[in-house]
Amino acid sequence: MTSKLAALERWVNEVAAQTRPAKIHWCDGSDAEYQALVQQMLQTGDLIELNQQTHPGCYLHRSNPSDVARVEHLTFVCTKHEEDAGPNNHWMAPAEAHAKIDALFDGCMQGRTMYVIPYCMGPIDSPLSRCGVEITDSPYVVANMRTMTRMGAAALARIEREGHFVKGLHSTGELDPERRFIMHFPEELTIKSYGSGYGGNALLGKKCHALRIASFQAQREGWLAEHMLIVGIENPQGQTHYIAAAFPSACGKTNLAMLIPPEGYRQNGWRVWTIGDDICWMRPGEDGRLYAINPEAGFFGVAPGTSASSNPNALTSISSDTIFTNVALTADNQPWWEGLPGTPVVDWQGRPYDPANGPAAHPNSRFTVRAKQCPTWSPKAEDAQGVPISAIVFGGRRPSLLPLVMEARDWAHGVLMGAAMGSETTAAATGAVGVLRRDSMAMKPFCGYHYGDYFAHWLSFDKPGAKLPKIFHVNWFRKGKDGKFLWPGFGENLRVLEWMIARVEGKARGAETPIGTLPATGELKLDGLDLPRETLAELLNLDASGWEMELHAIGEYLDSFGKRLPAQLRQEQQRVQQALHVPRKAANA
Ligand code: OXD
Ligand code: MN
Repeated sequence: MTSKLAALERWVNEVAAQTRPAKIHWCDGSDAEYQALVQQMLQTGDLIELNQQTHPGCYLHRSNPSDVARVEHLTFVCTKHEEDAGPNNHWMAPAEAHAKIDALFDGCMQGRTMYVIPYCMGPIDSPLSRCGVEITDSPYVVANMRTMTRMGAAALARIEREGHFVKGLHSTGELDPERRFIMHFPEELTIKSYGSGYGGNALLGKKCHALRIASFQAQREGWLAEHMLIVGIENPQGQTHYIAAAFPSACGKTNLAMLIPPEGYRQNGWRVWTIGDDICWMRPGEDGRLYAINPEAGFFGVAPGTSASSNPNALTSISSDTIFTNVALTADNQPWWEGLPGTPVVDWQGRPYDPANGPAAHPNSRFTVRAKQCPTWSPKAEDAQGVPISAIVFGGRRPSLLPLVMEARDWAHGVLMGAAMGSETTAAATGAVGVLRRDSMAMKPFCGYHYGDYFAHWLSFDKPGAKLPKIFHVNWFRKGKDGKFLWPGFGENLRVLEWMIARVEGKARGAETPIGTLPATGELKLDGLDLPRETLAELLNLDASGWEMELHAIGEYLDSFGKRLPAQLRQEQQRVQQALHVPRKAANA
C-alpha cells in the first residue's frame, strides 16, 4: 500500500481491530467478484433466483420485515455544536454518538467477512465527483454499491491520487430496531451506520454521503448537493434543455426522469434523456450557469406503481441484471408488485399471498439496476463537466391549493418556493403515510446542516455574473372534489416542461399573479389530451384566501428556524403575502 493510501489502510486496520471479522476483502468492482458474491448469497439465502428466462441476472432479496425503509428518528447529524445541525435534524454530540455506536460495532463482524468498498460518486474523471470508502459486513450492500456507484479499482486509484475520502462504516448487526443508528459526523467526513440493511440506511454512498455529508461540504465549498432528478428534454430542432427537479421520496422522480413523450410529441421529434433520478450535484461554471452531475451510477427505485403505463423505460431497464428487494412473486417466479399485470402467489415476506395480509409487494419495495440499462440513458451523464441546468423544479404531493405549475419571479422567490415545499409523507420512511409536512427542497431528511444556513446558501448563488436557471413549482397531485387526481401525470408532464422551456427561451408570455407566473390561456399545449377546460381551470386556479393561510403558515414555518433564517427569505414571504392582499385586478394590471 503506497503512502497516500496509508490513512485508508490505518483506518481499515482500526475497524478490523474493533469489529474482529473472520476475513477482509478489498472490493475491486469486477464482474467476477460480483458473480462470486451472487453465488455466495444464493447459497446463504440472502438472494433468491428469479425466473432466468424472463429475467436473466435478476434476484430477489427479502429483508427483515422490521427493516424496510429509512429510519429518520434514528438518523443523527453529529456536529460539534447542536445549533449547526439545526431543528431539521436529530442531533447528538459527536463523542456521545461515537461511544454509543462504537459499543455496537465492538466485535460485531466475528465470523463474517469485512468488505472494503472504495467508490466514486460521479463520473470517475469529473472534478465535481467525490470518493468514499464504505466498510461493511453485508454482501448485499456490496452488490448494490457496485450497481449504484463507480466502485472498485478506479475509485481506489482516484483516492490514492487525492489522498482524501469520506469514511463510512456499516454493519447489519442483529437487525434489531432497538440497536439501530445512522450517524453522520460531517466535520469528520465520517458516517457510521449500524443495525439496518435497507438501502437508504446501508448503501452509504447514497443518502448518507451524496446528500447529508455532501450538502455540508457543498455549503463550505460553494456548490449544491440536492435531492433532484436530472432530465434532458430535446426539442424537434435538436436542442436539449436540462432540468433538475426536487420531489420528496416516492413522488415520481424516477418516472419524470424517464418519461416517454405523448404520442404527438414523439412524432414531432421530442426526446427525453435521463441523467439521474435521485441526486444532483451542481456548481457554477465559468459562464455563470449551473452545471450538474448525477453522482450515482444506478437507480434504487420504488417498484410498486412502476408499470408499462407509468414508466416503460424503468420496466425495460429492470428486465435483466437487477436486484429486487421485498417484491412479491408470481407462480412462475417472476417479480411482481401492485400496478403490474398478473397475479402474485407469494408475498414480500415469502408467505402465500393473502390480501388480508396487506399488499403483496411491500409499498417501499425496490429495484437496484445500473443506469446504463435505461433506454433513455444520456451519454452526457458521463460528461466530466456536467450538464448546464436551464430550470429547477420543486414539487410535492399537495391534494389542494398548489397549481399545476407556477414560475418564481426571480431566484429569491424560487428559493422561497423551494423552502415552502410541502408534501404528504410516503412509505419511503417509517411512520404515518399521507400526512402533510413541509419538506424544503425535498431535503428535510437529507440536509446535513441547519436549514436556515442552507436557505442562505441557496440565496448566495444570486450574485453578479450568475446566469441562474429559472425556478418553477409543480403539483401533479392536485385532486378534484371527487378525490381523483385532476392531472393525468406521467408522460403528459412533458406538456408542463415544454411550457417551462418556452419561458426559459422567452417564447411564452405567462400570466403574472401574486404567487408567481402561471401559463397564460392557451400556452399549455393540450392537443391530443382529453382534459376538460374546467379541469384545467381548476388546476391553475388561485384561491386567494387559501393562499393567505398558506403564506401565514409558511411564515410560521420559516420562523421556526430562528436567528439563522436569512432575513431576505422572510422578506420574500412578506412580499408575496402583501401582494396577495392587493385586489387581484390591481395585481394583474
Ligand atoms: C430514496 C429515498 O430511496 O428518497 O431515494 O428514500
Ligand atoms: Mn430519494
